[in-house]
Amino acid sequence: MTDLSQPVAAKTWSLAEVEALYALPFNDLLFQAQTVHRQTFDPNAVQLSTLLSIKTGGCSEDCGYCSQSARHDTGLEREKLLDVPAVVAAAKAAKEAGATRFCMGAAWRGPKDKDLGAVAEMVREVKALGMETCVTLGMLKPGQAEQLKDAGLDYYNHNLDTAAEFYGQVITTHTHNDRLDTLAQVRDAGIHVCCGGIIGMGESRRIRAGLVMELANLNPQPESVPINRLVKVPGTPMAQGEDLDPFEFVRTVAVARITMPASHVRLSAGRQELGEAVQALCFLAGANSVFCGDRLLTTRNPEADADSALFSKLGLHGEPVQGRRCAG
Ligand code: SAM
Ligand code: DTB
Ligand code: SF4
Repeated sequence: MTDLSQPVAAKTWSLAEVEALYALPFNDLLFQAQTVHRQTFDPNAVQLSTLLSIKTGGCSEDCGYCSQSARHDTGLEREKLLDVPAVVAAAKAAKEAGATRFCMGAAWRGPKDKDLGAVAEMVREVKALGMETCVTLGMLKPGQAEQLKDAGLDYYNHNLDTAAEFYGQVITTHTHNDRLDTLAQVRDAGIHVCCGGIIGMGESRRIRAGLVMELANLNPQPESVPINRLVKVPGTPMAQGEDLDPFEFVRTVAVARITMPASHVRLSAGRQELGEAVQALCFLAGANSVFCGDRLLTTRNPEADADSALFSKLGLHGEPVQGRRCAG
């Protein structure tokens, strides 16, 4: 079994190799992914995170998929930064519902120094509940990652979202290189990296393979890899596109699992729309993390009862903190 405390030996993936995985017959791809998965993880354990939007709407950025951009008319009410007690109450409820990690998201291009102190306080208090902490605040300036680390931050979520060559068709207010720069600051501060992307934005399979290749070639690889399926939010430029074939989503999970064998691969946005059968295929393909709780940031997620029923039907269980297979 892989020792997760040791850095994973870096293999550089070429686009052709990743595309070749995508092109495998479906059963061969899933078999390979499940085989890789079992070398590192308990195949029936799923890590549970809960999200909270601590600052909703009014974002300066123009991300074409996002309900929270001030440039799209999505009808979302802009809210101020939540206060610390409200965040702690939500974290306690998430812990009681079985989540081991609490992820706090803000609709910012990046945090202002005056807001970062308040977020650091949230991190401190959530950590004191015995939960893992994660924040996603946009681009960081030098020194900010260290401040979050000092507060006890375990993970920083910052997605590459799509392959470099497609990035400019999705977002124009910041660049793919800006994202890499923040990821490097997070890594240098000793915070675990949560980095993934969105599929279903009208990109080709080659672009999807490019995204997975870039994620897999981060060195070290991200500890956590959220795979989001585009949620079509009315009023965003991406609301009108064609739906992604669900098997292509499952293939993406499998290719992520094979190329990032020691990472937690998370079924993230859009899980509600997948249905039970496609989610089951995703778990077979090596997904081993989900967001639990009936809301993501601004969109819906499966209800706790629906998740309990699915986990029970599939014999899945929540994973304890650390993600190691229990001895014996
Ligand atoms: N503002 C910060 C940032 O952009 O990094 C943090 C919050 S942002 C909402 C976090 C991630 O949510 C995005 O990078 C994207 O992957 C995902 N996301 C946002 N809207 C989505 C949608 N409609 N469908 C799927 N994923 C979405
Ligand atoms: C991630 O990759 N997905 C989460 C989390 N990181 C912050 C966010 C999903 C947001 C989906 C759209 C919404 O609810 O607004
Ligand atoms: Fe802002 Fe993040 Fe939404 Fe982009 S994805 S508009 S940066 S909240």
